[in-house]
Amino acid sequence: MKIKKIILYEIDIPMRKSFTTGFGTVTSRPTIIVKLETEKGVVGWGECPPLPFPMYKPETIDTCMIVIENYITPLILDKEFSAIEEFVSLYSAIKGNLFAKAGVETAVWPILSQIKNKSVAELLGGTQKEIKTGISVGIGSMEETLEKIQKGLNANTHRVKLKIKPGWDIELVKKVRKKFGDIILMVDGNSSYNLADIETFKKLDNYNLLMIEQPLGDEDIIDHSILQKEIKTPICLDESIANAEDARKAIYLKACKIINIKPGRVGGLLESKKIHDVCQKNEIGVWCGGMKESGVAKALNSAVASMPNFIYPADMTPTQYDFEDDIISPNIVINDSGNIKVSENIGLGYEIDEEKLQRYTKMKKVIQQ
Ligand code: OSB
Ligand code: MG
Repeated sequence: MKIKKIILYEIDIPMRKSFTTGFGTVTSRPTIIVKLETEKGVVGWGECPPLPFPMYKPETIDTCMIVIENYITPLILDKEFSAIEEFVSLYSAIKGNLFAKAGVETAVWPILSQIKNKSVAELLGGTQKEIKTGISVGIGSMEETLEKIQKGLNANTHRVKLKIKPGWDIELVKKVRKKFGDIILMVDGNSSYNLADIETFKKLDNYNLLMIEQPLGDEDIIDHSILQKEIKTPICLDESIANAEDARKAIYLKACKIINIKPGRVGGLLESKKIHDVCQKNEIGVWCGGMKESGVAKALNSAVASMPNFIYPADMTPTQYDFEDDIISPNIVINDSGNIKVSENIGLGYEIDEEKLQRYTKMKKVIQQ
């Protein structure tokens, strides 16, 4: 098949409440929705969800728009491919820019799903019918934090993740443990610490945390392996893992006991599966991270999270929890067990609400030959 038409929608969905991490605050969610169309008119939707500023990873919405339009598009437009591996190899000469690559790569899976008449989850070898979810609580006042946790627990969340940074860690965890007792709790440092903070992590070791996510440098695995030897709480790597090779090296160095897989961060679903497989082989459990994306990415992420080695709750909240609205129909919902059902439908698994897509589109680019 060949991709004949690419449409990029730079959208912005209003959030109910702002989300703050160690590297900034977002009050609405700009993201890029990608629509691909083949020569036979088969359509696939994907999403490219970096943050608007280069503080999580180097990419931003702006860099992704440029990279997709100027560099990826010329390599994929009107080029023959059949398997996903062939599609990805069309642009493999481009270094990095994994969010940009994920934008187009994720949109190919719903196309393959239609051609092969199998759901995306089935194409990936998914076995889980529902996925467990957890909430990610940003940095805010103590009162706001406790309120958000209560709201998540009321919605049957399986675990609570707290964003931490130096000075907003031990006291926070202590208060949350005191108020909510034995809930499944973890923290995410988003690379804001270094080895000089080792005492902080030794103290956190006393709070029975499920894991500590990405405490140290965003490309580091060496210092994480030093830290992991000093603490019993499992370290989970997020930012440091860009591909399956990184995962292999991190496992070899014992830099972590768990890996967070985010399709956007690693360039799409194929690399997500490769990371899943190398972790499974080495008995390292994984879970699906999130970027507070729109429903398009959440739909595809839930297919990814259905693979068997996704054994911890995913960072995925129902639309209503974070956003005023979404662009897919039906909305992502969490059932009474705190789970999201993995769609068995062909394609994305959800419909795109074109009227809403238009409403939230700030800029649209149509690229065809
Ligand atoms: O580090 O996991 C992270 C959101 C934006 C950027 C980085 C991260 C996050 C989250 C949100 O933690 C998870 C979600 O989508 O609910
Ligand atoms: Mg993280």
